[in-house]
Amino acid sequence: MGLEEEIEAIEEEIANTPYNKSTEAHIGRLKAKLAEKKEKLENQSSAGGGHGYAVEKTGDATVALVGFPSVGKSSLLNALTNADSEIGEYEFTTLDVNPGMCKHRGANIQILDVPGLIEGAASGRGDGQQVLSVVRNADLIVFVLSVFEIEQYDRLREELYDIKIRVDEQPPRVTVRPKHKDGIKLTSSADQDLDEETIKDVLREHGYVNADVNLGERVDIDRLIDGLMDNREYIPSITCVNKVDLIDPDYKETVDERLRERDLDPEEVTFISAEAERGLEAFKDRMWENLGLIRVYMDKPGRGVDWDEPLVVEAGATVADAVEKLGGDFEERFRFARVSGPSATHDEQQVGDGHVLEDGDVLKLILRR
Ligand SMILES: Nc1nc2c(ncn2[C@@H]2O[C@H](COP(=O)(O)OP(=O)(O)OP(=O)(O)O)[C@@H](O)[C@H]2O)c(=O)[nH]1
Ligand SMILES: [Mg+2]
Repeated sequence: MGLEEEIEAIEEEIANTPYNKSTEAHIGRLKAKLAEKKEKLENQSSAGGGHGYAVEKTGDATVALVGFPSVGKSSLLNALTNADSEIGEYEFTTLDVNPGMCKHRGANIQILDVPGLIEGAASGRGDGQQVLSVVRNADLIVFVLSVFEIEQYDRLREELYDIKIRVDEQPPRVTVRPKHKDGIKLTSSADQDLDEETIKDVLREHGYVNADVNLGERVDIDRLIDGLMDNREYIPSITCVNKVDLIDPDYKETVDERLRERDLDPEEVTFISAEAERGLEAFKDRMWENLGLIRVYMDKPGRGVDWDEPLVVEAGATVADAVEKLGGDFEERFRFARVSGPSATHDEQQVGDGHVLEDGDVLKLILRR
């Protein structure tokens, strides 16, 4: 039996096995086995290389627009950026990934227009999987839905799940330290629904014979497996609903209902019209907020504070991170810094490189000559 048939056989067996306490361990082993086989198949098929859709990351952050054909991704990209992405009345207008740069609140946000997802893209049909794989490098996913097709959201989530992208999830708190003897020792700081034997079976299926394993949260089988694999990407998302210029105001309630059915809070969804250029400022603000970026204004010797081009770093960044992002020889010459603004107790507070910065800080570096 070839690898693909083996995978199909395991999938079928999982689908045909009712899930209950007595079958749980069996299903756990099957799922673990399945994850391993899929991994193997992927390594085989990517051996020839050919990742034609690698897009170089530039700017302060990268955002991927994900949606079905013709929902208006290219229109949105063009409205937001300097890119010139082809727009069409037919499906699949865009076949390559188009990047553009959007400048907002001082940040350069790279936006990728990812071609229309097709059913089964993740299982390798067409070039779908390769195209989709650029999403793995994004810092934020934007689901683009047409106002009349909210239900497409479900498929988009599934397709991304299949290529090992976990949307709006934190990485599982599972740590494994392999050892040389004594079997598998399990500790857990949360109550577990899974039996200890099931957990150990999954671990053995992944090749662990001796290991200290700690579970820092209650896991189900899928999250346990995710926690054991190092190729899952955990990416936050926002959703925007496009083509709102086409609906009557009464229809909005129907759209909201469809969103709520999918656990999407209409208040957190951005309603836009890429064509009529409506809602775009609110959309950019949402992107910014969900990227978790902060602006730091550099006070440069002899030139004063540069209020036009802030240094953009991740929330939680320290002075050391800012210095690293600046590049050059600042790292070697750093002595201390003076910070004014939200993170400072007073103006020009003297701080070391471990000081945590906040949005709107003014930073002055004191350097060795
Ligand atoms: N009425 C209206 N039409 C829109 C809007 N945005 C896009 N369109 C139209 O929808 C069609 C598809 O738009 P595209 O931007 O090419 O869609 P796409 O998602 O990039 O499609 P693919 O590249 O095929 O995946 C075009 O005819 C657009 O003019 C909008 O806000 N309102
Ligand atoms: Mg397009």
